[in-house]
Amino acid sequence: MAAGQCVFLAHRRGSMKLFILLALFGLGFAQHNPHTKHGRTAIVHLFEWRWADIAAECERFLGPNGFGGVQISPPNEHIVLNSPWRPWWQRYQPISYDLCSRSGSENELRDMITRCNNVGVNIYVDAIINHMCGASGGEGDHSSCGSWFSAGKRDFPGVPYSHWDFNDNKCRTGSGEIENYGDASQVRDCRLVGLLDLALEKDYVRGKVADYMNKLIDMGVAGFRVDACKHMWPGDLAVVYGRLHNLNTSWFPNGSKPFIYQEVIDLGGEPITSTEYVHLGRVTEFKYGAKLGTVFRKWNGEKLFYTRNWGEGWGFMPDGNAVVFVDNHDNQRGHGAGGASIVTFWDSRLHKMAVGYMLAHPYGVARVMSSFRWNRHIVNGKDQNDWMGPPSHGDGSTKSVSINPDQTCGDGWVCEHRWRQIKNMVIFRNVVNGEPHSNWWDNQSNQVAFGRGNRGFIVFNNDDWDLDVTLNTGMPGGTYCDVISGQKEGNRCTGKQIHVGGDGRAHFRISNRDEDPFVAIHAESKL
Ligand SMILES: *[C@@H]1O[C@H](CO)[C@@H](O)[C@H](O)[C@H]1NC(C)=O
Ligand SMILES: *[C@@H]1O[C@H](CO)[C@@H](O)[C@H](O)[C@H]1NC(C)=O
Ligand SMILES: CC(=O)N[C@H]1CO[C@H](CO)[C@@H](O)[C@@H]1O
Repeated sequence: MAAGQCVFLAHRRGSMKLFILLALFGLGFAQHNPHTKHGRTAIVHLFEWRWADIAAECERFLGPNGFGGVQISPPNEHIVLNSPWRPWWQRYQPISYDLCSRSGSENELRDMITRCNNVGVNIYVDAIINHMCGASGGEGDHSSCGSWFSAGKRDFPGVPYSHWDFNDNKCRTGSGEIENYGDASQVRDCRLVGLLDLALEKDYVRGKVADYMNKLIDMGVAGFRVDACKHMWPGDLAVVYGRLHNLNTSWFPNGSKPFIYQEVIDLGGEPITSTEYVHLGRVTEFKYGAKLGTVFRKWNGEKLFYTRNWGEGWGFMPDGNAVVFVDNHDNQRGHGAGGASIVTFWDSRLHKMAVGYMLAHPYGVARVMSSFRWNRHIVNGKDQNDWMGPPSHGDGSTKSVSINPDQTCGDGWVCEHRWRQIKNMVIFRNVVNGEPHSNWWDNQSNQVAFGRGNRGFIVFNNDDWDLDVTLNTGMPGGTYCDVISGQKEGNRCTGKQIHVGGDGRAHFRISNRDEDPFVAIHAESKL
């Protein structure tokens, strides 16, 4: 998509610009590729999982079910906090780049990367390079590897960073904090919610950050989700990314650049936009989940049929630049951006539909959220327990993920990615990969259907009455298993069967009272 646009622009603006555009995009292009293997297309964020559990999950579930990769929680040394007790966000407060964290040791990390790679599942690291811990983080060795540090003195000998390596003098606000998101310099040079802001303009700091990322690349990771990119200058990031090694040739083709996807929260209305970052790698499209939530909730008069031109037609960034998601670890608990419309596992019926829609639709690289449960307690629209960390033992260590006989997870782990409907839509996305959005139908309300060439077809009923229609699916004739109410097992369907005629037409009946009011079939669910 982006390549086509380059050529299109070049034709209009002359050949000098062609060179400049191709050079610019050419550099960034490689870092837009997630390098997923075997035609796999979706990433899952196993938020706060331990490395030993992720290694097991790659082998027993993610590999066999066609997941392309895992976004892991930050693997580096982080602060350990008692008040509140071990919050999830302590992982977003680095103390050093040593690889021991709440999720496990360096050896466990290496073992996980190796075992996941060996079953074709990539690892993407959540990289926290904008800042260190909070300015009020204190002094001592309350850190995940036990490294001593002093937030007050800006002293992090584990790296080492000293007060020279922070932006305290560059920031121009009275408080040293970001006070006004309308001022791009503040947003990038001042402290984000009190976090000590690294001077990424310094060669020394860039070197330490690149060394950290390169160590992980050499261990075999496929790329990075880069945290808080809005708070870093694109030019500084370009230098850091430019220093990164190619991926390890034990698992990736020679010359592969790490996949980079950058967290830039851009819902419009601020001077910093995602456009400033798209040449460096992909960017998280926060409008996607916020809008999709509004549509599925039918708020503001939105209807599902308005999504006929879903994607760029809704003002999202160009397809080749986007990472998309229904919810993430921040906005599922009211942090970050997106607001109340975000659909999470707490609204499981709507969540399955919204994730199903995302996985069926060709736009963007898709990321599925896998959460832990917490004691949600909303007062006046604010969750009083939005800080709660993962399921843990009395000593604060993270609990292992237990698997129930029915393949769901226990001990507080939600495991949305294991829900049959979501797991089967990850497979659907792989089966239809590369096929165009096709055969759209709607009832001018909240009943819609679309296909992906002749490889897959999906029908949604989000209206308050039944759907009963015959539609052109574009699929070859035959009997298909619906992969939402069940799936194909051997030569039978465990859920609904859909009969597609020789003319590609099929009859669909979906009650608005069905457990899951949508139906999906694909080439590999055919009997
Ligand atoms: C790539 O991974 C292999 C297997 O873990 C390892 O032996 C090798 O040293 C790595 N390559 C680099 C450049 O680190
Ligand atoms: C890998 O690519 C580099 C250039 O990027 C080249 O020098 C090297 O010979 C290649 N190695 C293999 C094994 O193809
Ligand atoms: C506006 C509207 O509701 N249109 C149609 C939606 O679909 C059902 C059948 O599935 C029709 O009966 C409605 O008229």
